[in-house]
Amino acid sequence: MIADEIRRLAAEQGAVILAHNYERPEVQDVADFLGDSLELAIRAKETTADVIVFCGVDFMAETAKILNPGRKVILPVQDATCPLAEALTPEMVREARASHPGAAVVLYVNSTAECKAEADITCTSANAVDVVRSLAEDVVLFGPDANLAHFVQQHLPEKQIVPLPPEGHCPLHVRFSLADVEAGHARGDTVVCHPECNPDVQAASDLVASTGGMVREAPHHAAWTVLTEEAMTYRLSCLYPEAAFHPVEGAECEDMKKIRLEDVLHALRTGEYEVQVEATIAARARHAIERMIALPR
Ligand code: CIZ
Repeated sequence: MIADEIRRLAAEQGAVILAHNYERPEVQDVADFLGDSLELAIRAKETTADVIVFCGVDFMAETAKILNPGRKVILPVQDATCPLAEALTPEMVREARASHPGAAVVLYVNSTAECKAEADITCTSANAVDVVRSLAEDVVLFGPDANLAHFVQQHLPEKQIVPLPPEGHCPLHVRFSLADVEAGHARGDTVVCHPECNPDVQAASDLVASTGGMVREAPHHAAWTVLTEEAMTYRLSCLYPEAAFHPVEGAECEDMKKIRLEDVLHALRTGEYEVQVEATIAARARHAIERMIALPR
């Protein structure tokens, strides 16, 4: 079986397979570690493996490479990207900084390495509020997800959160609507949405949580409607088989679905596609990522 061959090759090569919670179920099943981007960034930093096969999208694999400059990091398909990350350029960050002197720059990990190099600190959806709270600055330029910026602003009214760009969004998460929340409630479910969802969906949901937050909260609920990538319900169902997790039909991130088992096998057989990040960019981005990881959890 292909999964057995993947595990055999990974063991032979001393490779670790990291997979995001949004990956296909069969890819989740062959991974050594599953998690959100924060958990995977920490795993990538702690691993002693020579090779990291990263099943996710490009900014996540770049983060693993930035934290492990001496290790080989492989992204099994080349075009698994993130439209949200591409909405922000380093020039936009530099211009915003110049027009807001004294403001801090916090970038969601869903951003390119070049943008991270311009940030004071990075964050994930799991720790965005804690990261911003930890800063001395009252004004925070926050990008590229404007809905996550809104979520942080709701929790920290004492800060001024300036979204950068003003309307950056995840094309999948903004598709969830109040009708999805109502459908979940009509079924008698607790409705949980991701903070990348629109503000009206956040306000109507029972809980707003990152995928890591969903994993931690799920044991307290018998039935959930889950407003995020549908593969998350596979992860939750494996962890808590006695509970019911309902995705919204068709809630797929096409980039997260690009990696198939065949690609993971190809990656282990050929070493393709190795992730490279230019050394000066990597050093500056590493500073922002490590500052996030060093915060108390
Ligand atoms: O931070 C991540 O990994 C993403 C993209 C979503 C989440 O909530 O885990």
